[in-house]
Amino acid sequence: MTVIWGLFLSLMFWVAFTTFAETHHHEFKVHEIAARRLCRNHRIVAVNGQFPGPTLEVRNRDSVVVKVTNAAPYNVTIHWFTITDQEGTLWWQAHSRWLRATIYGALVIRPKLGSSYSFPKPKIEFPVILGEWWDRKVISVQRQALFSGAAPNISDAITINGQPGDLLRCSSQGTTKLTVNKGDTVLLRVINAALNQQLFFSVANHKLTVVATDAIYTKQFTTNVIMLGPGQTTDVLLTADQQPGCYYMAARAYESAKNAPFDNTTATAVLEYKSATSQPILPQLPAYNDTNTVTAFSNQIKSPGKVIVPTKIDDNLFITVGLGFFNCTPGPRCQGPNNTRFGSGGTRRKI
Ligand SMILES: *[C@@H]1O[C@H](CO)[C@@H](O)[C@H](O)[C@H]1NC(C)=O
Ligand SMILES: *[C@@H]1O[C@H](CO)[C@@H](O)[C@H](O)[C@H]1NC(C)=O
Ligand SMILES: *[C@@H]1O[C@H](CO)[C@@H](O)[C@H](O)[C@H]1NC(C)=O
Ligand SMILES: *[C@@H]1O[C@H](CO)[C@@H](O)[C@H](O)[C@H]1NC(C)=O
Ligand SMILES: *[C@@H]1O[C@H](CO)[C@@H](O)[C@H](O)[C@H]1NC(C)=O
Ligand SMILES: [Cu+2]
Repeated sequence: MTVIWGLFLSLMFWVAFTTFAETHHHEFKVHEIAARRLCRNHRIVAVNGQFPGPTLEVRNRDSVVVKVTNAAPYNVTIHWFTITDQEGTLWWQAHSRWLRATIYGALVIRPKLGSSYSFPKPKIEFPVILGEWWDRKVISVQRQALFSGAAPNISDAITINGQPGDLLRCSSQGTTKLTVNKGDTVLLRVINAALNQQLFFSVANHKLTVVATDAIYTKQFTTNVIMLGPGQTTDVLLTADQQPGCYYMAARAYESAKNAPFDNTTATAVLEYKSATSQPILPQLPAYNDTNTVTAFSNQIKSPGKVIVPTKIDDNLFITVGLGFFNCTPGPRCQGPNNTRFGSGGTRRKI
């Protein structure tokens, strides 16, 4: 469900059926805030002065009403996923131009009243939102690409909860920290909010047990690393069963295209055992082009039970997607490779 409103007020809501469901009311004020990253001051568009924006927490089948007021110098769209009987993690984001680089937040959907998780209730729940940071106004990055016909500039840092982390310049003060006690069970709700980058995520010395993806429970499996495409979410359980200390949670690119430039920075956050002061340990992340690891990981994502797949076809859809280069006359608007402009298009036609 995408809902668009212009400069002022809008109301949003979704699914409600049962008698025990609750309705949550929120107000989102969209406006510019100051943000300092990578040693430079910027103004970014954010919600309620927070970056990432507020986490919405609901139970399955609740309703949410969000009153959005836009005080930013841009028109903004906010996108909500339509949810029908799902549990786990989703997210909300701006859907107008590149503003979604900074306008996003987690949407946590807990089990409906009277039911429980498909796993023992974790002691701690923590959203881990992966994103991208440009050392520019994101709107100008997009504008420049549309003007020049070249690919948009790659981001300058991958982020975790809006922060590049200790490995990037001027960033260690803001590094995201999660403090745990030895023995705690932790549910990390990992969200890939990057515009267009697949990302690996791993936690040093800790195994991750995947329990849900895109707010659907999965058959559980244990892994050292997960990979998320842009827009995807993965809920993982972790037990703080290691030597008390500090361990990095880290994210960096999985880039399957050859010779295409990409942001090769590593974002970090810290998993810190209470009162530990040691230097954090980095996890070993797969190589940027490690498709075998991605395939092995993806092949393990399965439904916990038998799924009845509809076999009757109601509609045939014919979809074409085009992505390519258009020849152009050399000049400032012809900056794609070999005198071209990048172009794309798509159609969907019902037959
Ligand atoms: C927002 O959209 C309205 C309606 O399309 C348009 O008139 C206005 O100029 C836009 N404002 C900005 C800041 O882009
Ligand atoms: C994009 O990158 C080029 C090369 O680094 C730089 O000259 C240009 O200013 C950048 N533009 C934007 C909008 O980030
Ligand atoms: C990342 O890319 C830059 C620029 O292309 C390159 O100089 C650097 O060596 C790369 N870093 C890693 C860790 O691959
Ligand atoms: C991955 O990249 C490395 C260099 O960084 C290269 O040696 C290797 O051949 C690449 N593997 C694949 C499968 O493309
Ligand atoms: C641009 O031209 C060179 C030389 O003909 C060629 O090797 C290269 O693949 C071309 N690049 C693209 C993106 O088509
Ligand atoms: Cu969307």
